Amino acid sequence: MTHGISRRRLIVSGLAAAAGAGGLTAAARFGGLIPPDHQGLYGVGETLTYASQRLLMGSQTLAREFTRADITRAVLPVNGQPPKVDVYQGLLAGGFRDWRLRVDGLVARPSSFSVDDLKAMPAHTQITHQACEEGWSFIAEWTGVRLSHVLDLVGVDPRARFVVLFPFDEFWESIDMADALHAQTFLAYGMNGPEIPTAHGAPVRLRVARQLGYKSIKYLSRVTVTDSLKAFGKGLGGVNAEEGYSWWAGI
Ligand SMILES: Nc1nc2c(c(=O)[nH]1)N[C@H]1C(S)=C(S)[C@@H](COP(=O)(O)O)O[C@H]1N2
Ligand SMILES: [Mo]
Repeated sequence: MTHGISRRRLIVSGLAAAAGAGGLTAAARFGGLIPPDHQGLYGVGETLTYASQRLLMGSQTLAREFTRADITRAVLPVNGQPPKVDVYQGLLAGGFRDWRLRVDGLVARPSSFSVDDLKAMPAHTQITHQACEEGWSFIAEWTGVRLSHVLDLVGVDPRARFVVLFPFDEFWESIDMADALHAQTFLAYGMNGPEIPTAHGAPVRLRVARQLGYKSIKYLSRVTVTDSLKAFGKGLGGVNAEEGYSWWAGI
């Protein structure tokens, strides 16, 4: 971690020094390098961190994957409680047979998928580390379908820049297209087994291996493709950014 932070500092200061006060202008010229929370308290830092990651590190580097022997055996920590809203409780009581994931926005064919629809798609299994900003983490094996596969099915418009994720609770978030299409970003329906335990996001959650846990949205309901985050909430890209966390939570 220390190594990662100092490396990130080095790159950020390097980019800032190279670009001088023009660092933000340089990021702006690349349109896609401005994160939605760029006007916040740490806006300049957020932009430099995100832009340097995207410029210098490449967008498709892989997070480390582990073996089954590395899977955390202790009781796993959870963040938050399953959504209390009636619609979620009803779907849970019905074994999620009536659950559908709506995929809409800037797509050619807005669609809805059941858990069985997702399970019929090419499966992706991954053993990765999930780290919460609160300091705990664990390694688990997740199974699901790549988000890129689902996005290909619905046909993403070339103007698309972000994918917004809406769960049954208030914890909405968004990721950029680089992370949405990343080989390790997927809709998981299994965790250390064929299903996801309710508290870990049943029936389907997002897994974004290269960002902190708060981007891995549980209890998914809807996925929307968009060219701008301005119209969503306060325009910062998610509840976490609205509460002062970084929109881009790369690790
Ligand atoms: N819908 C929803 N997704 C969520 C959360 C939440 O409260 N609601 N908590 C997030 C946070 S802060 C973390 S660290 C991870 C934790 O995942 P876990 O509960 O499976 O350990 O889920 C994330 N996804
Ligand atoms: Mo978290």
